Amino acid sequence: MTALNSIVLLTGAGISAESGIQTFRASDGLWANHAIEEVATPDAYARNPAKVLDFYNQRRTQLQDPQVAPNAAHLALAKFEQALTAQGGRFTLITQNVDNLHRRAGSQNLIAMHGELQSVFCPACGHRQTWVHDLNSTDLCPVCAESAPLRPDIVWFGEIPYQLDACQAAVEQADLFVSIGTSGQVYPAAGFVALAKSAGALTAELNLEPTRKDFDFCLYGPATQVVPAFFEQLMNQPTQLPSFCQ
Ligand code: BJW
Repeated sequence: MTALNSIVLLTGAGISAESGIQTFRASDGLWANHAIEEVATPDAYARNPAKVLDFYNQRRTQLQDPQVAPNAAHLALAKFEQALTAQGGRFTLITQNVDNLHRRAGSQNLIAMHGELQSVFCPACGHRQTWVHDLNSTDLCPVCAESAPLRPDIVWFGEIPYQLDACQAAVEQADLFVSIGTSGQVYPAAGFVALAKSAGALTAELNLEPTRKDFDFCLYGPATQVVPAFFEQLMNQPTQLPSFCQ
């Protein structure tokens, strides 16, 4: 077997769970206490901007908590990227997460396809800027100063994810596609595994529990254990998937 030179990862909320960030669909997840249609759609924002801004302000504030930091899984991916690219391999990390933990861990070739909590944008001129404090409906764009207020830089339901063409191109060129800590319920990200398979890639799932997706190899357990174990072995033996995968 030839080396797995081009590796694409898709991460979801599960990779950040052990850093203290809630997932969405667990029984105690974010959607248990917040109705999706009231906080994560453009209509919700139009109807009640204060409620939506409050939801994202709370989550942005949480990122400043010193307890919330990259965990062993985020760090293992950054280390693996460095090793693979030093050997001439290609590494793309696509995250659905809006936290900043991959970036803080040192990941470089990163696509935040659902946006970022610490960013806002102007619906009038499209200007994006870093934003670490609360966003209020009176905050205006520093570039165009339009009366349309700044909004969270988050991809809500019905909106097109960021860099979708780049995501799909990377997935189509992958030798190995690994899905980590995502339930695979939200499209278009949920369709990447089928795209990778149809383009001939090996596919693997690292998760706390099986999802209903069809992967070639699976490894189940907390991300802080299975992710470092998987990528350390892959670094030592880049021609095959770790032997402990089923
Ligand atoms: C652990 C762990 C531990 C726990 N260790 N693991 C078909 C095709 C295209 C679109 C659609 C379609 N069908 C329906 C749609 C529309 C819609 C959609 O998918 N709806 C479904 C619900 C059916 N999609 C959209 O609207 C998207 N846009 C779109 O489609 O545009 C149109 C278009 C696209 C392309 C071409 C042409 C047109 C936009 C989706 C935006 C999603 N936004 C959200 C919220 C905003 C961000 C935020 O507030 O944070 O993004 S929804 C929410 O779900 C969030 C997440 O990124 C996303 C995924 O959730 P994730 O990460 O998988 O979390 P969970 O909680 O579901 O799962 C956690 C997993 O971790 C579990 O498996 C656990 O087991 C595991 N876990 N602890 C390891 N310690």
